[in-house]
Amino acid sequence: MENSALNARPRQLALRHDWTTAEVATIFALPFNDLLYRAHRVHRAQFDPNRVQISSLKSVKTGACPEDCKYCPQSAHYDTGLEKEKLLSLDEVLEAAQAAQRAGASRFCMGAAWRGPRDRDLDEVIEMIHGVKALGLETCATLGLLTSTQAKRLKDAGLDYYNHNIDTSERFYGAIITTRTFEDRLETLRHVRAAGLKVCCGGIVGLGESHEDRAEMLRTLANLDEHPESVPINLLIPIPGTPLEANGPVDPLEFVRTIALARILMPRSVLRLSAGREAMSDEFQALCFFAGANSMFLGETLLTAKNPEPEDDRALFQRLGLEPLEGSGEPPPAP
Ligand code: SAM
Ligand code: DTB
Ligand code: SF4
Repeated sequence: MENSALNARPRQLALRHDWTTAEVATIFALPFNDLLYRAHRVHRAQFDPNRVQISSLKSVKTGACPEDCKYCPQSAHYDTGLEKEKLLSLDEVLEAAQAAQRAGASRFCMGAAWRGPRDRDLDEVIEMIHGVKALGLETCATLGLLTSTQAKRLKDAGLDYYNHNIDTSERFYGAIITTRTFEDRLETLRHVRAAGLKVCCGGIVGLGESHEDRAEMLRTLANLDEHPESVPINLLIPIPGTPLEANGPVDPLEFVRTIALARILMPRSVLRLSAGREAMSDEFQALCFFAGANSMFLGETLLTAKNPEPEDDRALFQRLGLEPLEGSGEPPPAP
């Protein structure tokens, strides 16, 4: 039943970039119902709550990564049994993009297990971007650290989004990754923004971080000069062979709270319920969508790990009355 009062979009909310640790902690500590009510109101003020943006991932270069991210199946530092692959051919990538489009994705994200691309790698990725764009899909790439020149080349190639996660709080970062710093990550994000690309930046819950680390990660994102247009929140998929293989499950209600906090701090960003849905029940995901998540990855594989079967996602959409969103999912610019 259509309820116009419920679906009307109230006034635009002012965006803030000066959140203090104490303010964020107060919101995060609200009773569950109060936190979810507040987040859902913010969500409804900016978005159609029944529409979910759909992206699809393709690993265009798999494994043998020189970085030591403790969660990652693709790091060369750990034996995860993953088959490494060289950079895929243009045809292989375009075939995957067409399949993603047929399945209902509006954005195609190409991931490479590099510390950062060499210039000749970028030439090939740029051909992929041209080809995927020509299909009428939005494009996203996640290739590791970039120089400002590389970011500009990607922008000139027509790339829409660059994904580069901060993953966790600045304080906890060194416990998870030692081959680069939090500041290296922020520097690439500045290059991406300065080049005029849209920013996709989020993190992971379940690395062994504290409640406060989760709040700090989101505070860092919200206090960037501009909020990322897209914020992926991943639930750790514990990968055998990585140092985090035995990490215990995250309390689902704590994960939902993290989504709600992200929605409140970044009201106009599209929030993606990213890795880890395979381990979530429909009820868990439903709460995430209520708390403000409005994007997800469709397709049986993420980069290398399992994602829910597309039929199961279609059934989930039916159960929840959700529909795929055409386009980027971003609300129109504030007046
Ligand atoms: N190498 C590039 C980089 O690090 O930016 C791009 C690919 S990397 C796999 C993209 C993101 O995937 C990471 O930043 C992390 O947030 C997420 N990720 C990787 N392994 C994961 C896991 N086991 N569980 C959840 N998220 C994971
Ligand atoms: C993001 O935040 N999550 C995606 C995407 N951005 C690149 C990747 C998830 C990877 C999960 C582990 C794997 O598939 O290898
Ligand atoms: Fe390499 Fe990215 Fe995996 Fe880190 S997260 S090991 S940089 S592929």
